Amino acid sequence: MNDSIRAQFPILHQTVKGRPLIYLDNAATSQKPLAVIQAIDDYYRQYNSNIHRGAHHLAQMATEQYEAARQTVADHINASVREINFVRGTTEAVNLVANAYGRKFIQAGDEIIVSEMEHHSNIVPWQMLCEEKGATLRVIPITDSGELVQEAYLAMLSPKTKLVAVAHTSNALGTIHPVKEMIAAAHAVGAVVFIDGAQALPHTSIDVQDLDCDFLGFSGHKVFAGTGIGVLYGKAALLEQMNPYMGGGEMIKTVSFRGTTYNDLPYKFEAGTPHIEGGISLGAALKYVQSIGLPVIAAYENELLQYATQAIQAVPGIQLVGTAAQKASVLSFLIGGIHPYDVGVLLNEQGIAIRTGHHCCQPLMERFGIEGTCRASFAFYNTRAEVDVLVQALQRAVKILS
Ligand code: C6P
Repeated sequence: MNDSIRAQFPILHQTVKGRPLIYLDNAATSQKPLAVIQAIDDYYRQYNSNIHRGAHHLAQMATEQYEAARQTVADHINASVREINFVRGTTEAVNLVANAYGRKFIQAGDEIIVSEMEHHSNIVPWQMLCEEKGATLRVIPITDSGELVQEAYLAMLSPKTKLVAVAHTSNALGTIHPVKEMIAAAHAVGAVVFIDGAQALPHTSIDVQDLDCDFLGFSGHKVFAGTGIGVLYGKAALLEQMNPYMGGGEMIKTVSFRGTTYNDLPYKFEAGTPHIEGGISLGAALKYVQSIGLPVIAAYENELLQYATQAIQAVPGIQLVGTAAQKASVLSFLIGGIHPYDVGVLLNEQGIAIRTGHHCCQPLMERFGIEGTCRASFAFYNTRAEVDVLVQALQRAVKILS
């Protein structure tokens, strides 16, 4: 990617510990382009107001911008606006489905399937639901290279399976799962499917109709928008049947002590004043991504990942964790017996930001018999030159630590 793209990300142009910042923690959160910063700034300088309630000019402007952002999200994933529920992030999306769908439809003896590679947020809400309902959580195992064992998944599916919850792309290993086929297999036994799209949206085009997923959750902050905003997509027919998640203003049509009626989609799931500038920032972020083009982004990042995968082999003792055939923008690794945290600290001394630890995937780490990894995760503003500096910094770290 050229300098004009990096110029859109002011945070990248600083030094850390006297060296140019190299930000390789994009799976944790991405940096924000000027278009997003400007959208948030405009909201507070020009039309800060509560939405859906005021008759006045500012309220109308804020409502228009917020709803325009919802339309942008809907178009981006090929959904209808009624199916786009603004939430805080992927975590809230999972919890919303577990509570509003799961508590109504999951019963004792039912089975929910997740994978061994899920982020904690796509495990714990289902565990809680199973505990409450007397349902069983089944776990798709993974291979040594970090792929889901598809035969095991297919063997697990039965009429008892009521819900399958899997990530599109693993945050810890970068593996891209064959979700379209997995969704079709789940549907064949009558199960609904939640796709955790947190690590997919920044890197690839997602078309919910093509995938035919029942639910999709993702976080705005990983796709270049602000924090505290995310999306739960759900098929309208399912959302209609679900109970509200939280009660309060906005999600109601009428309130009386004789009984309350609930609002239409998507407001039924949006109690209280929402994260208005967050939603607006998400609209701006997706438009920005569209202006570059996801196929262009995916091709560039794929090439960068191949380059990094080769280049890092020059580090003595390097061991990649997660070598799946289909991967997106993540290099997880260990170096000899060196603790990942020590590597992270030494890289930070050289201005390089990576993440170390279990990446909120403790069952996955247990599967590999490790406590954690070093994780470098890339975005389209990262460069080969940055990869080269990472490799040199790792070589230096090895000399110091071994
Ligand atoms: N992963 C990472 O460094 P929230 O916190 O709700 O925005 O996203 C949770 C989440 C869910 N699923 C996947 C696949 C994720 O990667 C994440 C967030 C970050 O890997 C922070 S732990």
